[in-house]
Parts: sequence; structure tokens; C-alpha cells
Amino acid sequence: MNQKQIEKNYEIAKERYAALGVDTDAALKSLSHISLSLHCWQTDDVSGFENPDGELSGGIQATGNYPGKARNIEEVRTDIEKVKTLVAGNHRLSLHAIYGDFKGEKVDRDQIEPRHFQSWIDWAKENKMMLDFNSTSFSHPKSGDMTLANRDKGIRDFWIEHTVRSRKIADEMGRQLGGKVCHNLWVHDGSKDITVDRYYYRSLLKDSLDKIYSCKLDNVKDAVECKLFGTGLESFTVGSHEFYMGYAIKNGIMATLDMGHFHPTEEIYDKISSFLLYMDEIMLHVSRPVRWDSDHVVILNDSVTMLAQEIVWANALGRVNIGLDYFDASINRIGAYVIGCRATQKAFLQALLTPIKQIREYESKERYFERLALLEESKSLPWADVFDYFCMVNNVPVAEEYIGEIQKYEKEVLSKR
Ligand code: RNT
Ligand code: ZN
Repeated sequence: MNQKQIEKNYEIAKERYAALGVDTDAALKSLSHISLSLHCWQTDDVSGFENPDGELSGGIQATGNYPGKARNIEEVRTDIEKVKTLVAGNHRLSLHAIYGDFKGEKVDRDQIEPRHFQSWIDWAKENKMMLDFNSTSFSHPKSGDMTLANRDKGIRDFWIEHTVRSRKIADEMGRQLGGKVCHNLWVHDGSKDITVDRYYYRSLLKDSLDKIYSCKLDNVKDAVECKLFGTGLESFTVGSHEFYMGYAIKNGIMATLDMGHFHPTEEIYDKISSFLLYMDEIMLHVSRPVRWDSDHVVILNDSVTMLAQEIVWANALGRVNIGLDYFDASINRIGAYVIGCRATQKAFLQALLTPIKQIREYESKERYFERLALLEESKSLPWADVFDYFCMVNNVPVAEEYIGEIQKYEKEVLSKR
């Protein structure tokens, strides 16, 4: 598409939206301020750099063996730099503790230090990106079925130490980068079969968390992520929705809502307005569960669209930290990255462009046919022309043009791995 055509389409769309009381320029401005926290683990199937053939464990699974997976820190960085050229806006990078720059040294999880992440901080500075951080309790000989809720005090203490260190690394990142870093905690702790000690395990997890969060860190925003179940841990998850909701509210920290962590028909969009009445901020893991927490590539579907609507309509863009969390190893991984980022942006743009004033007016007057009709019509308003314009003015490929870019990257870079 040429520039003139994109501009022309945008002008027509702008007029169409204006007739419905929607300001497209304002929507674009808001969209350009939405920063996604890009999950580094889409580049390498959540392997990390602790050892060359690290196997994923702990109730999560990456399926597929498409060639081109990032094998080391440089390749992850190269891939993310590529993603940055294909997605408009300024985004953050979310690292897991297993992605440290260990320089061949064997550093166990209870030994990690800010220095192992210094090269990431420097890289982030160079690339004008903020960082987020995650402790990693899976894929380790001490992971087993239970980490922070393990009956064995030695194992619990090991993971407490790891998580405290992770928070301190996040704090140092924030200090050097001059902003707050989200630290997300997710542990897989659970049981394959029926357990008769639910209260006990949950009290252990609570106690471990109390120790972990006992020190206040100025540059960190803490979040805890619940889950319904994991593979091999189907009957019981210690850190359930109720468990962490209670913990987060009581302790003034954030809850993380992952779209794949609830019952298959349960949606997180309906939870946003409730959480925001009791928490200052929340964190999201935008994902796509297919029948289970499969972490498929995010696409523009109802779940994501309605999630974005809830956030925009609650006027809560400043209170929601939007992280992505999926890992598809069956297709070009960088292509997968870009599809998910752009789909998330499209959902937010659609939400920002919905003639909400008019729809709310209908609702307040109990005009429910009109409400539904305008909501339906909004779906086919020319939002894609606005998105194309957004991409063009931000110097990233417009519409399907990024397919060619990904193919070129595959040929020149990924296929040589
Ligand atoms: C697992 C959680 C968790 C992880 C990442 C790698 O079910 O969603 O967020 O996917 O931390
Ligand atoms: Zn998640």
C-alpha cells in the first residue's frame, strides 16, 4: 500500500468516526502510549541459558520444533530487536531469572545476582526499553511438584532465597533504568491427584510469600499469578485464584491475570473492574488458551477484544500492566511474536475507537436494542485503516507487509541457526 492511499483511507475513517463522536487522533495518541511487556521466552520456548539443553518442566509445555529457535543471549536480543522494528510503539521486555548472562558459569537459582543481568540492563538502556522480571521456579532439579509450598523446609528456603534475589534484581534494574519494574511470581506448586492437605500447603505458600515480600523495594511493582491447573498437576494448584486474590488485596500488591489460567469458558475481562476496586494496579498475561492453558499465539479474538474494552472503558490504561505470555514452537517464533503484539494493539485500538459515549447513553436509558446494535456496528467501522495509519507513521510495516519481513529474517538469520 502506498503512503497516499493509507493517508486517504485514514482521512475517510477519521470522518466516519467523527460522525459518531470518536476522535481518531486521540485514539492513536492513547495507543502509542500503551506499552506491552514483551515476553522474552517466545524466542526460545522458555529454555533460558542455565544449561545448553534446559528442559521445560513445571506444568507448562512448549510444543513444536520449528527451526530457528534462539540458542543464546545474543540471538534472543537480535530477535527482540527485530520484533521492535515490526511493532509500533515503545515496549518493555520481560525477562525470566533463567535468562541471566551467566557467561558459562554454573549459577544456581539461589545464587543469582544483579551482575548476571547487568548486560541486559545495558542492552535495555541502549534500546530504550524498560525491563520486567520473573522469578523462575520451574525447570530445575529442585522444582518437583512443590517449591514455595514444599513440606521440606530446605527446599522452601531455597526457593524463598531465589525469589528474594529475583525481586532485588528487579529493583536494581528499576534503579538503573529509572522506573518501576514489575516482578511477577508464578509457581506451579500442585498435585497430580487428590490431596488431603490443601490448607497445609496453602499455609506454607502464604508463609513463604510473607518472607519474600517482607522487604519493601522502591523500584519494584510486585505481582502474583494464579492458575487453575498444570499438566501433570491436574487436581490441585496451591496458588489458586482465590488464594492470590486474597493475598494480593491483603498485602497491597498486584494480581496477575493470565487468560489461560481459568476454566475454559471463564474470561478475565469480567474480573478487571472488580480487581481495580481493590488493587491500585494489576498485571495481565495476554495469551490464547485452546481447550487448556496451551499458550497459543495471541490473535484478535473476542477474549482479547473484550479485555481491551474493559480496560479502556474503566479508564484504567494507567493501572494495568500488559504482559504477553505465549510460546509457540511450531511456527516462525518471531512471526508468532509479531502477530500477538499487533493483535493486542489492534484490540486496544478497537476499544479506543468504540463510540462508547453514545452506547453508554443508550444503556442509561435502557435502550438495549440500540446498545447492542451500535456495539455490533462498531466491529465493522474502519478501524483497520486507522491501524494501518498508526503503523505507517511509526515506521513499521503496514498490514500484511510484515510477512515478507519475517520471511527475509528467516532466510537471512533464523535458518542459519
Ligand atoms: C505458566 C504461567 C507463567 C509462565 C511464564 C513463563 O502457566 O503462565 O506466567 O508462562 O512465566
Ligand atoms: Zn502467565
